[in-house]
Amino acid sequence: MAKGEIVLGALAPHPPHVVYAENPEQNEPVSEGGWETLRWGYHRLARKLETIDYDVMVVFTPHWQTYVGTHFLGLPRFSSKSVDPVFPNIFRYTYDLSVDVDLSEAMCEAASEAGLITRMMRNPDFRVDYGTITSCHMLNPRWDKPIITISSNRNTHYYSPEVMIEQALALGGACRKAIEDSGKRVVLVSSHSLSHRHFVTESPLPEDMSREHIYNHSQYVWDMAIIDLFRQGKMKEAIEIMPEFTEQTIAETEGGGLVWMMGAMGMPEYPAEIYGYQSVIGTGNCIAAWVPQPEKREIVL
Ligand code: 2X7
Ligand code: FE2
Repeated sequence: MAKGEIVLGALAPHPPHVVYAENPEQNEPVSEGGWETLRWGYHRLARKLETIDYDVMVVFTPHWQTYVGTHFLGLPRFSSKSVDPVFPNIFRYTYDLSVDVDLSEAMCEAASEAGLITRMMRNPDFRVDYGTITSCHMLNPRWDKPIITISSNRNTHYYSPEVMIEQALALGGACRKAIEDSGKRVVLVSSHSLSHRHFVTESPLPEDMSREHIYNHSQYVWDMAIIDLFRQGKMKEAIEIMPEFTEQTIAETEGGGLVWMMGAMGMPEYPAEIYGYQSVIGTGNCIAAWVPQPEKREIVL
């Protein structure tokens, strides 16, 4: 059997607003559009993914929060309605998704062997979080590939950002080993925004783009500093400043997604592809991709 590999890693922010703005049939609320810079960037990355041969998408989400260890989806199918707890007015999405349970179990076992506390989620009534659904919908609206979701163990809050980094790197290394042993071709998805201070009141029309802007200038400057490191292929440096970045901008990197993905991808030293940056209710959202195969790598923006 050929060795499995990670064919692409995506930073894929999940404001439910982008799904709302797309008006897919799965989502009940209807919009007049909005957040085009992000959505068009997602469309371009989704088109690229159609040209890449892969078996499964593995998603790390900060909206499945687990306080005892890391959990993995563990049934072949999950279907339900996902309602965003903060934005039920814009996200009521009916999903029916399939899971690669073999690879999920292999990653869970490898993480356990690496010393992490792990568990498979076998509850058929478990509701998959809106982070997973938003990122997967935008990257593959056809939902024609199985996924795996990995929970975010709350290490940053329970211990410290440094402990989170250590554990997320160990989890990434374990996932990579399981992927290689599986012989599968895998897309990794780190589902989150960057800076995360946001407005506390919503405009009467959520998609009124005349109201949309980054929360404050320092948040914008921090986001640009991190994205500049992505562009330069300096991911070791990006991870090193992650604790300060996270603290200064209350960033969603606190969940560990980007660190996990970089750990699995061996801390890339090549430039990321940038597909877009836009604010959603004041948060900073960047779509980026790391492509290990040089011949598949492009300069996008
Ligand atoms: O979960 C989110 C987010 N990360 C960013 C913006 C708006 C809503 O939800
Ligand atoms: Fe979020």
